[in-house]
Amino acid sequence: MADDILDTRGGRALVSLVAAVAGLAASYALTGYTPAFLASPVERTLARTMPGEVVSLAITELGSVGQQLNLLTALSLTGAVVALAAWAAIVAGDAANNRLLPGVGTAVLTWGLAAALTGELVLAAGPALAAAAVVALAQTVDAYGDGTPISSKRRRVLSTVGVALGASVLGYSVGTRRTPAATAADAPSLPVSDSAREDIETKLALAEARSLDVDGLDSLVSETFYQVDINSIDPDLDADDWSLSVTGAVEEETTVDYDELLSMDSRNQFSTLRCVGDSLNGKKMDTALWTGVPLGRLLDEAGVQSGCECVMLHAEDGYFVEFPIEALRRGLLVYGMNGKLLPRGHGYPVRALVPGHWGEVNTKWVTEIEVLDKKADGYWERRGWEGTGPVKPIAKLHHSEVLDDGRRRLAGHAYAGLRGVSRVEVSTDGGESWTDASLSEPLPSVDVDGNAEDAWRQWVYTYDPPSGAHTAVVRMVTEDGTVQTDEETGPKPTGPSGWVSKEFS
Ligand SMILES: Nc1nc2c(c(=O)[nH]1)N[C@H]1C(S)=C(S)[C@@H](COP(=O)(O)O)O[C@H]1N2
Ligand SMILES: [Mo]
Repeated sequence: MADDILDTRGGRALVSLVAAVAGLAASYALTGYTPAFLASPVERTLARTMPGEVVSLAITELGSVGQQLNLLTALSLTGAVVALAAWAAIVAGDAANNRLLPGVGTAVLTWGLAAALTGELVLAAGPALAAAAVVALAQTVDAYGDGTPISSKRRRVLSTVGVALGASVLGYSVGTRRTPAATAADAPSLPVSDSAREDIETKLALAEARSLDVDGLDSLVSETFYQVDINSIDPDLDADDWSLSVTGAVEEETTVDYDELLSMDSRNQFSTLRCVGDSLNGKKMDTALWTGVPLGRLLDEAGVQSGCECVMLHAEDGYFVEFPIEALRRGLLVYGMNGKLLPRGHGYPVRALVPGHWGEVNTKWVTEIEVLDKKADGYWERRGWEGTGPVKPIAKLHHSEVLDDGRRRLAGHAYAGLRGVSRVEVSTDGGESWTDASLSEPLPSVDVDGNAEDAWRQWVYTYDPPSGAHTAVVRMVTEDGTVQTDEETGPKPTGPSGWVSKEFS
């Protein structure tokens, strides 16, 4: 039977590969992008063991493409191992002249692999059965294909590939529907008291009213919120299974669960997050209205006795970050974002919010606050970053247009953490002379009167452009009157600095 698929090396390799694709597709169909997905543990291990230089490069140069490459590598590696399992089962069946061995062997090996990787004994049956079905199907086709003309071999190869494609498409579409909401737009609304709901509505309405009317400029509450994760598949935690412990150098270790947290006094506050690894004029800076419980009281209850006045936060995804306890005292344990439940991609069920510091410390899926006696390195420090201090003041330039009357309009956002934004200045002669831009009214503070502690402001500046080329430069001034530094540095290790400028011809 020289034209049997399973009798040739190429045919066996092809069937093994298709079995692997079907296995991955079935796993994805059952789990979506959750840690129970077959390729997920491999992807996590890659993210954890990747050398610091590669991670930094991926973040600064590739952005989210870096993570997709990581995911693709994980898919290929996992697929290769499943294919190897199927191939071994086929060869063993051939050697033992046993017709059951290829299918059963593939099922058992794939199940063992999936169960070992994900720890999901039942869900592991999905990829096992799908991979085994492909092998059994190839066998059946071979068995009934005796004596058919040689050209049918091509047809069998084609139909085998067809099976793989079909399985992928089906698996992908089913799995994608299973993937839990990652963004705010599709998150369920927040179960809070009527008065808390009213406070949220009032603040969101004020944010809308105070947003500048510039088409194409992100409003004061970001319409889409950037996301940075060390893994490309986020944890998929149940609120019922979540709890947070305060451990380490404390008088008494304490634990709080989700229901307890939701029953505590909460507050709604505007805060901007900005990623230390982003480029100077990058887009990884956004603002939301966060709902959560102040952390100071929880820390007092535990009675902290830290030798270094510092803490390490730990998260479900293996992330950890160290910073001064002082910063955490001002922080919140957040479970709501813009009046909705905190979306999975932003840390559902609970994340830390630490006003004024770089995005890095705002730990998502947070599970433990470890009070330290001695300073230690966090995930990013181990990779050469120092992203745990106060954010650097920045005025970004994200919008420019020529109006009907020929004038040019520039706009953007300015943010300086707890140091506050008092002014934004624009120069259209390359830094010779400076004029104040108009600013949006500040977002409201926690009690609505006064200004938000830690939120950006929008700026807009309209001018008569000189004829010919010119360069616009923008800089901000903090509330204490300090002008943003013009000293230029890249993102690594402490975040980018310098003035944003743009050339117009
Ligand atoms: N558990 C966990 N928390 C995390 C991260 C992470 O990968 N895992 N990324 C950090 C980084 S680098 C930034 S900039 C912010 C981004 O928060 P966002 O994704 O909600 O915008 O989350 C921080 N918290
Ligand atoms: Mo970040």
